[in-house]
Amino acid sequence: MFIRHRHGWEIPEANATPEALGSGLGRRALLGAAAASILAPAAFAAATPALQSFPGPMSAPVNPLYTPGRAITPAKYVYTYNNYYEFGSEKDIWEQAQALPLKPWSITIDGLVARKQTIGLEDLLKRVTLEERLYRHRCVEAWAITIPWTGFPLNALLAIAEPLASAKYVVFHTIEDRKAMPGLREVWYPWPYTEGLTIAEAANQVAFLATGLYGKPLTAQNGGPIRLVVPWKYGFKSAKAIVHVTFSATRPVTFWEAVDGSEYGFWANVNPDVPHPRWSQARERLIGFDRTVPTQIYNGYGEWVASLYTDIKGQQLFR
Ligand SMILES: Nc1nc2c(c(=O)[nH]1)N[C@H]1C(S)=C(S)[C@@H](COP(=O)(O)O)O[C@H]1N2
Ligand SMILES: [Mo]
Repeated sequence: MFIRHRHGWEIPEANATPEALGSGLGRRALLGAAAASILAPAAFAAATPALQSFPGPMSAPVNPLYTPGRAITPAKYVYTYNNYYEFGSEKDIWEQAQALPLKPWSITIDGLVARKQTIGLEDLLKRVTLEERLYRHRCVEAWAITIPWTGFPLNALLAIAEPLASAKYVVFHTIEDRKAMPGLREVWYPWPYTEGLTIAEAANQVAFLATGLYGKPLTAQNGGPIRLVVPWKYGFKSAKAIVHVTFSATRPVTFWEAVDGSEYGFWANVNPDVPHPRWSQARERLIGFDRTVPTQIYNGYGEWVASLYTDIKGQQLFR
């Protein structure tokens, strides 16, 4: 059922001109964005990044169920415009992120599970089936990108982890590499970067673990070698560089919730009708394209995920 075909975005990097970069996101677009104060135009001055040398491609058949409905973002924008506070609070951290060693990598799975285990990433990849998904990504800051991820359903990790019936939440921790990550010295942040989902959310077919991007292994700045991808939620839920997955009976206090729970909650489902306290969420700016588009509820994934929330009331589901 998976069909491999050549994508429009599969063009040599050489075809992506600096002109395209310049016109893609003009000053007007930046100033027009409601969240202009938190944007970093300097990031766009970066040329195509010198990527780490990888052993080989990471391509897999496209899952045709998930159609993004808009053009894939040219790779250079996705590679050079990042949120990754372990490396700093600006968007231009891609070069610094190359200092993070991606190999060897292992993930410890513990908490309310049948047995605690530590799995090497290469072993983990042998136990799952890779596929490619073309997903929308919506940052809470009102910008968006459209990405070809390679990876596997988060549900496959749940099967390997064997959570106990008492487990209600799954919690993800990002690596804390003090040598590579200068942001960790900013002690007012509640490191490690922590995110969490209910077991039902994690088992949902849309929840994904990415190990690749644009048919190549996942770049350090984008959360390599393995990150969460939950595209119906604001981008901060999709934790990068995961080293620890723990199962819990109680809801975790996640990183941004601890920083400011009134602005960034646990649920963080995308909703154009619920503004952030400091800006509207009605529209989003497409990075790499000089335009904005209306935001969709659940970022357009409602047909698969809306039913997760029918029994949950009286909570801040959309922030
Ligand atoms: N560990 C970690 N994960 C993180 C973040 C971060 O700062 N640290 N930023 C989040 C936010 S706010 C967004 S929008 C996405 C950005 O992913 P990208 O840089 O690959 O586009 O990563 C998310 N995951
Ligand atoms: Mo974000």
